[in-house]
Amino acid sequence: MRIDRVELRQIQLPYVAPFETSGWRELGSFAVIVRVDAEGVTGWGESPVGGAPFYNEENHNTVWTIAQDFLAPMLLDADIEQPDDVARVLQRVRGNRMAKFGLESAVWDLFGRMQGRSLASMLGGVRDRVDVGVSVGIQKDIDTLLKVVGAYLDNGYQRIKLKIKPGWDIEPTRAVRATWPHIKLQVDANSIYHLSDAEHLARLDEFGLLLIEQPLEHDDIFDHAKLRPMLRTPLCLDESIISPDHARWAIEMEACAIINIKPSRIGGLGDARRVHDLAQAAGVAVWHGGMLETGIGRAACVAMASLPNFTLPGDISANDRYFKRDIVQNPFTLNPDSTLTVPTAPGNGAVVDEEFLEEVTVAKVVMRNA
Ligand code: SMG
Ligand code: MG
Repeated sequence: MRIDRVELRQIQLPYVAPFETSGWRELGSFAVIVRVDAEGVTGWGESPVGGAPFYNEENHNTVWTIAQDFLAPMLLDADIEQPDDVARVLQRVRGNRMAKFGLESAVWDLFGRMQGRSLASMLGGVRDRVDVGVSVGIQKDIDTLLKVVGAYLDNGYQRIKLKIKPGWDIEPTRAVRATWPHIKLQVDANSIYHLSDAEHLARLDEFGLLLIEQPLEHDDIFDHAKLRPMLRTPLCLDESIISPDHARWAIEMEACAIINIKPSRIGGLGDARRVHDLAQAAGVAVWHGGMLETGIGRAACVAMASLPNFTLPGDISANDRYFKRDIVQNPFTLNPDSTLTVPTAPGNGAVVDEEFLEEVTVAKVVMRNA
């Protein structure tokens, strides 16, 4: 099958509140939204990339350029018989995984809509609801943090992740733990520490955390393997796991007990599923991370998180945690048991609000097969 048309849109959509990590602060989504059309059917995908290359090496401008100059032409040129063909077709382009993911996930959606199958069932999902929590950015002080966490707990979120950095780690975590002794709690450092901080990080052990996420360098596996036995808190990798091979290396090196899966970071739903399967076979738990996706990317995340080895709550909050108005007509809402319901409609199930998408689009390009 040939893809007839690829449309890329650069959007700007403000968050309800700024989101701050150990290394940067984001005010809104700079996602690139991908639409593919073939045989009269439309598929939607999203590259949930940031405005600056501070999480990984990509930003909205690199996705825009690489998708337009290389990925979309390669896709339009190829014969695609199944969604897994896309990764092979785009393989010659090194890295740029978020850019690839936008196109690859759009093709999964296209095939699902053509075949009348939900993305969750295509991927091998086994759940009709997925456990979710909320990721809480760095706040101006501990009082504010307690208010913000309290409000999310009141909303019904049963798992809290705190962003940490030097100077904002032990004390905020202690305060949240002291206020809510029994909640599921975890922390994420976004690569800000070094192996020499091991003793300091071990001070988090007393708080009974589910995990500590990516304490060391974004491209490191080796030092994480050294750090892991120095902590009682289970070590989870995020940034470092960018492919099935990276997952295999981390597992063989015993660098982590848990893997955060983000299909966008890994460059595709197909490869994300491979990471899930490798981890499952090795007895390594996985959970679904988040990149503050719009409703389009979020729908793909929820489908992915319905696979069997996603045994910890995901960073996939309801749409209203991010946006006042989203670019879909069917946002996810939080169920009382801190879950989101897995869509059963064909494809990713997102119903795109094309009028509002047009309003928040700041650049658009259409490429067609001759
Ligand atoms: O999607 O709710 C969300 C955010 C989850 O904390 C989150 N993501 O490293 O895990 C992570 C961060 C990356 C965010 S980049 C802005
Ligand atoms: Mg993370």
